[in-house]
Amino acid sequence: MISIKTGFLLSIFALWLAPLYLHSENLIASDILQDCYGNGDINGDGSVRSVSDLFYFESFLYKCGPPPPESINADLNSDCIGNIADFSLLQCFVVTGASCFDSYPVPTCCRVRLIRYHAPGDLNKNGEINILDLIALLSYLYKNGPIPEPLWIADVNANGVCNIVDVAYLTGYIYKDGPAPQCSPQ
Ligand SMILES: [Ca+2]
Ligand SMILES: [Ca+2]
Ligand SMILES: [Ca+2]
Repeated sequence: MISIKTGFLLSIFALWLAPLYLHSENLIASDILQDCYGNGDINGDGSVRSVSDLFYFESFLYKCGPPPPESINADLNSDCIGNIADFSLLQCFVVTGASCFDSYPVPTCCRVRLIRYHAPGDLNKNGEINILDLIALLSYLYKNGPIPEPLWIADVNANGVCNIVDVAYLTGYIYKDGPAPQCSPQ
């Protein structure tokens, strides 16, 4: 049973959250209403949803390959992000030939955020580089924590070894405007 006092506090909290929630919903809706569409031409060669698009996307997501020239074409599920979920949809289309998208061309935001699955420095693969990745690196190096998968994403200075220098490099990037983690796929 929730006491009156707790209920009151929860209501205040909900009222405080509501405008934030509504605001983010509006942002996404207005962005999509701008009539932007993606076509799955990941490598920008004019041919859409082809095997070469699949290879290009795979290279970007997993091996630090170059990003799609037009990021808007990499979002196939209309969530305004180009990531492994979209890769799966493209794979479905290329392999089965079936229409794996809800609609085509795909309505999306005019600005699509691209997120690699294997990104240097993003050890926990959540699309951001922050203190959690630093903790994962320290845990791997000094506390028998899980081995980063693949290991090269933890070699953030791309010198071929993962050690305390990478800890300093990642700390510098997160807290001191240091250089960004580098790609070193092996
Ligand atoms: Ca997407
Ligand atoms: Ca992360
Ligand atoms: Ca290193």
